[in-house]
Amino acid sequence: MEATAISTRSKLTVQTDQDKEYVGFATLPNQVHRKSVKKGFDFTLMVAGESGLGKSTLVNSLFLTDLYKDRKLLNAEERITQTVEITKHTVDIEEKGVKLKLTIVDTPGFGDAVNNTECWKSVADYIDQQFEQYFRDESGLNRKNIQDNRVHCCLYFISPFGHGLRPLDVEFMRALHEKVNIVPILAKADTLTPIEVKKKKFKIREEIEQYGIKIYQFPDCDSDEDEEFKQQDLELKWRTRHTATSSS
Ligand SMILES: Nc1nc2c(ncn2[C@@H]2O[C@H](COP(=O)(O)OP(=O)(O)OP(=O)(O)O)[C@@H](O)[C@H]2O)c(=O)[nH]1
Ligand SMILES: [Mg+2]
Repeated sequence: MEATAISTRSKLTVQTDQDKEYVGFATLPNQVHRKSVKKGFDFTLMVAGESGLGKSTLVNSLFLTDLYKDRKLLNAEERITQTVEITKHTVDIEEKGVKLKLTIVDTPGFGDAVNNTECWKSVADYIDQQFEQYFRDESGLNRKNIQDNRVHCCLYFISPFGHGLRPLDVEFMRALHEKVNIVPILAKADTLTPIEVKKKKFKIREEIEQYGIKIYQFPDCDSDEDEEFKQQDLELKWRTRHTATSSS
């Protein structure tokens, strides 16, 4: 009994000593964390590429329930509608108390017109406008409540029916690669055999390098990370290997 009492008292003494040395900056990460979680995060995803590759379909199937709450069910013919202008949908999602304002920007596909020169212009202008808006908001008075509408990522759809990239793809991606993180997607991969998918991805990868297109690269993990994390990072990079596939 006595021994227990003594040990409890000595523990208490140690704690008070520590408290004396405690300034409070150890809680800084918690404060930053709490603030960010309270404010929530903004993420804007854009889809672009040739017409009819399934951009709108992918977006719809990924976020259908939340994005189009009030939609009426249409028959098959009515449902297939071509995107004719840049459209923006926003949805608030919450996961374990962390709020995310997800914005999806659907762009009209190109390649249908007789003259396709500078078909990327409206998309590039849209991205620039968002940068300008953010810059204006940052220079304004109410900087606390800025909504970040800048496009963070662009899924770029590549036709599964061509041999690698088409000249318009190269032009389009080169017009955007300095402005936004591009993730190339081999569209409608379900129409190809696994071997064809492999070959096409290889060809696309080669051409992306050949034309000097900068696509999104996973950041390298820190050298002091543990081995398991490094292995996971490597595996993830290997799996995506520059080109993802879509089959909605
Ligand atoms: N086989 C196959 N067909 C698809 C896939 N995704 C979409 N489709 C079909 O492709 C057609 C065009 O799809 P959309 O989603 O309208 O294509 P889009 O890229 O938005 O076209 P634009 O708005 O003109 O740019 C529709 O008939 C879809 O049903 C897919 O992954 N595989
Ligand atoms: Mg569309």
